[in-house]
Amino acid sequence: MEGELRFETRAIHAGQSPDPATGAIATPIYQTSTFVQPTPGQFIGEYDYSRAANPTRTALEANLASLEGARFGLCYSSGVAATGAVLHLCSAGDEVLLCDDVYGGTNRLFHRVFAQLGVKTTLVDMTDLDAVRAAISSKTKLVWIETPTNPTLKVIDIAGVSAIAREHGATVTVDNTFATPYLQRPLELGADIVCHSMTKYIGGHSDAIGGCLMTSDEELMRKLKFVQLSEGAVPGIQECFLFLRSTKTLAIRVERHCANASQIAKWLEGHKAIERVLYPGLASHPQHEVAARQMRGGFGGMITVYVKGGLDAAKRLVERTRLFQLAESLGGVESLIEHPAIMTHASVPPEQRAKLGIADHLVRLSVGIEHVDDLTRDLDQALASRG
Ligand code: P1T
Repeated sequence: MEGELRFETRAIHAGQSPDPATGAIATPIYQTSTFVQPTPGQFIGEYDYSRAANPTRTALEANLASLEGARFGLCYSSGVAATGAVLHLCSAGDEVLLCDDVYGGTNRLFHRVFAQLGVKTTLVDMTDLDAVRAAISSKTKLVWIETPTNPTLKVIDIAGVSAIAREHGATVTVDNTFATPYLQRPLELGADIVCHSMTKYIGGHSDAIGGCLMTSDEELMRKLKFVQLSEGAVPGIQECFLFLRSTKTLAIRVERHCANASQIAKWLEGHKAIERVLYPGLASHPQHEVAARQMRGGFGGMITVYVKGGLDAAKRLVERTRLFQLAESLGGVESLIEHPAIMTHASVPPEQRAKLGIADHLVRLSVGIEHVDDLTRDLDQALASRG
C-alpha cells in the first residue's frame, strides 16, 4: 500500500506503526544505549547497541527514505556529519567537484579537512553545464550539488549534472536542505545520494541539530552504513523523536514558507531600499526556468537581497527587524535574518566570497510561517529606519 500513498500521508505514516507492546500511536523514544541478549550473539529483536541502530532512529530513517523516494535512509548527529560520511567514500588521490556556492561549513569541510586527507576539491559554477563538462575527469569520484545554493540561491540542473557525472562514473550527491523533499526529489532526477541538514526544514522548529542521507543504491548504503557505525556520528534518540514528529507537518509548513516567501520576494523587488532580490520563484532569477522544472509546487522559503547603502545599511536592516530574529540557521517556523559575509560564510576565503557575490550588502532571510502581513510590516519598518 505504501508505494501508492501520497507525500503528505507517507510523512505521517511511513516507518511507523502503533507500538506492538502498548498500542502507543506515537513512536516511543527508546532511550537505551544497549539491548539485552539471551545468549552471546543472539538478539531478542533486531538491535544490539544504539550506535549501530535504535528503533526510534530506524523509524525516522525509514520515514525520510520514503519522503525522498529512496530505499534506504541514514541519520547523523548534524548536517556536516552527514556530509563528512559521504566524503569518506573518497580516498587519497580522488577528486571531487563541488558547486561553488555552498554553506560555509560544507566549504570548510571539503577544503580544510578532507583536503588534508588527500581528497582534491575543485569548485565549479554548476549552473553552467559546460563548466561541469570541462572540469570532470576519470579521477572525479564525487560531484556535490547544493541547490538552491546557500546563500546566493543559484539553481543547479540536477538531471543535467547527473547525466554528465554518470558518463564519468562519478557519484552525485545533492544537498537538498533548502528545497526539502516536498519540493524537490533529486533521486528521481538521477542523483545517487541525497543529503539534508535536518536542523532546517525537516526539524522545522529550531530545536534540534541533525543530518541525514538517503539512497536507493545498496552498495552505497552498505559503505555509508559502515562509516556511520565506525565513526558513530549518530543523532540522540530524543532528537530522532523530534525529527519524526516534525516530518508529519513538513508538507503544510513548506507550503506556507513558499507562499510567504513568494509574496515577500515580490514586495521586496519593488522596494526602494533594495538593490536586488534573489528568489528562484521570481521571473528575474537567472535560473527561474530550471527551478520551475525541478522544484514542484513552490520555490522555498529562502530569500537573499542586496541592500542599497553597503554594510551600514545591511547591518541596520538585520539589527532593526523585530520578528525576523538575527541568527544563523534557517527553515524553522520562526523567521530569521542574517548577514552571510560576517556570519554563516565567514569561513569562506574573502576572494571567493567576492567572486560569488557574498558582499557586505548581502542579507539572507529565512521566511517563517507567521502571518505574511506581519512579516512584511516588520521588514518595511526596518528598511524605513534611518541612521
Ligand atoms: O548545521 P548542520 O546541521 O551541521 O548543517 C550543515 C548544513 C548543510 N547544508 C546546508 C545547505 C546548510 O545550510 C547547513 C547549515 N547551514 C546553516 C547553519 C546556515 O545558517 O546556513
